[in-house]
Amino acid sequence: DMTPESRSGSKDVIIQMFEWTWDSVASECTNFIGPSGYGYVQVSPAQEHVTGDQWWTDYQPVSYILTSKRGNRTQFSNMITTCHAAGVKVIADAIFNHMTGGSGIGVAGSPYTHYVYPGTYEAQDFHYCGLEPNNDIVDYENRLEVQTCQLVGLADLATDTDDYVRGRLAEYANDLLSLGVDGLRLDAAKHIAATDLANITSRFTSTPYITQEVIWGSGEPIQPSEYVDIGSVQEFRYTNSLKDAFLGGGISSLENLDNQGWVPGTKANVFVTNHDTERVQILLNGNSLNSNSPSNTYITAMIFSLAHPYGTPTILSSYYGFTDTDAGAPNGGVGTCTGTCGRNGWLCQHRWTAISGMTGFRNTVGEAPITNWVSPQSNQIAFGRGSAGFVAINNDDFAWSTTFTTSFADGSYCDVISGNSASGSCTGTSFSVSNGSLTATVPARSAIAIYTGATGAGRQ
Ligand code: ARE
Ligand code: CA
Repeated sequence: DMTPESRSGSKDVIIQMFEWTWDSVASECTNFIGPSGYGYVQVSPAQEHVTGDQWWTDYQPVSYILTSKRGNRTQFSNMITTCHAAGVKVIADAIFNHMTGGSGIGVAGSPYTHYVYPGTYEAQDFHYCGLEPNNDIVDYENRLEVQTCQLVGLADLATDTDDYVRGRLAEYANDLLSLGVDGLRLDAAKHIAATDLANITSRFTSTPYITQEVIWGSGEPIQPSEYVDIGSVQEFRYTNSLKDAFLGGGISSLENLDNQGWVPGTKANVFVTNHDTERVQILLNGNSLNSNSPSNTYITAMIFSLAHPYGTPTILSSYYGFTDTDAGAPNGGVGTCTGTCGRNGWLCQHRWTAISGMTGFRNTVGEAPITNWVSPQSNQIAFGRGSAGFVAINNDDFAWSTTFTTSFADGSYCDVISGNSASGSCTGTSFSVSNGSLTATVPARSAIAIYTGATGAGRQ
């Protein structure tokens, strides 16, 4: 297994293009994502799913025909070609744990009933766990139940006992890889035993980047660490900790994240929020920040996630209106952004000045360690990344004026939070460094960040 850094040079930032159509992802790769230096787009599921306007119909597979709300096989393939031409890799969201329940006809015209998906699976290919009256997971503290009962009524594939199932899942993944897919997000990986998943991935015809959704839960027996030999793991304790820290616990606790008992940073895929936590905060016990969070904490937390070396960061790019937890994508799924903003109901977080600016920062600092960490109080932190990047985050209600020590060469650098570097000048604030000293005012509930690739004069 390789980390995103070792695959893409220093370009490791992933954008989760939640519910974007294939054609609109392709355009955005060309127009913005490639030129801005992002490493990957992670797209919504590509396989045939049940009909319905809700976003979550995507997670109810009917067959492995690559037709979904977001487009058909040709459009999916064209998106990959177009993103690759822009220097951007593509991560597909793959659902190995289950097929849909219920009965009907999928979006590509395939008929199905619960446990029978003609041409793909028959009734003998599923678990009937017998541990709960309706075979649905209730008790997350029971390993066998979590892995062999049904997640919210979805027909649970017999990935442990059925070699046909393992082979069919690998065949599906290999089809995606044959189209040029570079990585896979394995949905509901916790609900498949790690040994079963390892067997399936061992049948892959190439070695994609793998990120597994294994949500750590208090008191639960299944641990994220069980999955690190297969690939990266989504570290939800990071998501929860950033929320707690930025909402009052204090961000000074976030210096060393490799000693928290989480998966090692080289195996962690981390985010401030994903498509589940941004909308089902009540279900997930309010476990993440989102774009409605107070005091700019959503943005300052994302700045932190792009600045800190722990894990591979994913930035969610989603849409307004998620307080209706069922609402599907606006504008027919056609993602639209202009300048640094979203349009037609889209948020376009990846276009926000601070986010694209910090992607340039991250690409420049690479794997350099934290240097010059200071934290005069629990809601103010500043640190360098080697001699190529420096960031100060002020999660307090008052401005923070001080002189920082950096490892920078003398020069004038652009703050990439308030602007960027364009034709040798800064569109936002600029800071001069002299003998390593940087005198700055970090505005309340905001941040400043400089890196050696963004230089120029500008507003002081
Ligand atoms: C929908 C309806 C259900 C209905 C079902 C079947 O909401 O009422 O029974 O359809 O008809 C998404 C949506 C679901 C949706 C599903 C299928 O979120 O609401 O169900 O699609 O359409 C657990 C899993 C984790 C999972 C979360 C949501 O461990 O894998 O639940 N996350 C992934 C995706 C989701 C997706 C699915 C899986 C299904 O990211 O978007 O569901 O493919 C503790 C535990 C966690 C647990 C969590 C919530 O924190 O530790 O493991 O997460 O509680 O239960
Ligand atoms: Ca299962």
